[in-house]
Amino acid sequence: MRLVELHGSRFAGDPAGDFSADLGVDSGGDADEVEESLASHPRRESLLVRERLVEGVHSGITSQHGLIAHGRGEALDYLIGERTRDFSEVAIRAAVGAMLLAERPVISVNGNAAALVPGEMVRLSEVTGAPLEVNIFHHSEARVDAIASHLGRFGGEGILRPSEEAVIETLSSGRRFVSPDGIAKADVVFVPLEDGDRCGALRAIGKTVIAVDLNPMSRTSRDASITIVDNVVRAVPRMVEEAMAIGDQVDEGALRRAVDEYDHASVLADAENALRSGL
Ligand code: PTJ
Repeated sequence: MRLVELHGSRFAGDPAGDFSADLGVDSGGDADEVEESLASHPRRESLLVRERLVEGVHSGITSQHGLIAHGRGEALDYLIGERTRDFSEVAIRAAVGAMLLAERPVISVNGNAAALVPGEMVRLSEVTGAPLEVNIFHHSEARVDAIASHLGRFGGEGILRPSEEAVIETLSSGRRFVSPDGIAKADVVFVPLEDGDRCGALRAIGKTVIAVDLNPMSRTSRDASITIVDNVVRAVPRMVEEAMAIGDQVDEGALRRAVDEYDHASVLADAENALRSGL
């Protein structure tokens, strides 16, 4: 087992909340102005999250389609009460367990995740030992560069990139190009906020896939091995917190129990019930 040197002392004392407040946008002026102008707005947090994505589009990180995807996510998030529910907590524990137990875990980053939770993805990589790999649906080298540099500004190192040397043949989108040192070899792949075409393809070649998706009925949610039905802006910091709480006192048995006790069908059913019963 690869259990870690992972929880290097580096972040052992960091409360997850400290970095979850980062705006995740490239610098000050505009973001500060936006923050100030929304100071007393009742939907302030939600609007600031939107702002990260708009900024992500401007800086070439996020695709315009990412804005549409986020709008759908917002509607679903509203219905689950914009909080991390019990069905998400169960999945978060299983997800962190699976990542810590994996031999070669990897974190796949797209344009939305990079704009929304750059610092948190870097921290998750550090506390789980899983490298970050850029993998995008609407592929362009410029966007891969922009995402990799953005993660770098948040402390990300050794960011893996898509490559023509390793291709998932069953996919037709830009997601087919993967890193030979990352997704190609990984046993566990974390894919926050995914479009529907890849999860099944990764499962079919034997990978354990962990997804974050606010839609428990999506193909991704159904095809994943573990699905966290929650907003990435809450789920990823919670995963970091969970991994840090385990810290150096790794109990392999407890991690395995968290993975074994995870019941995919019942988590998705609970999430769907929560959505259908509304607020
Ligand atoms: O950066 P790229 O090119 O890889 O493109 C990324 C997007 C997100 C545009 C692409 O993967 C896409 O088109 O995704 P879909 O098919 O719109 O699916 C996105 C899923 O994520 C939907 O089920 C949304 O409900 C869900 N979602 C949106 N925002 C969030 C979310 N889930 C969790 N947290 C969110 N903030």
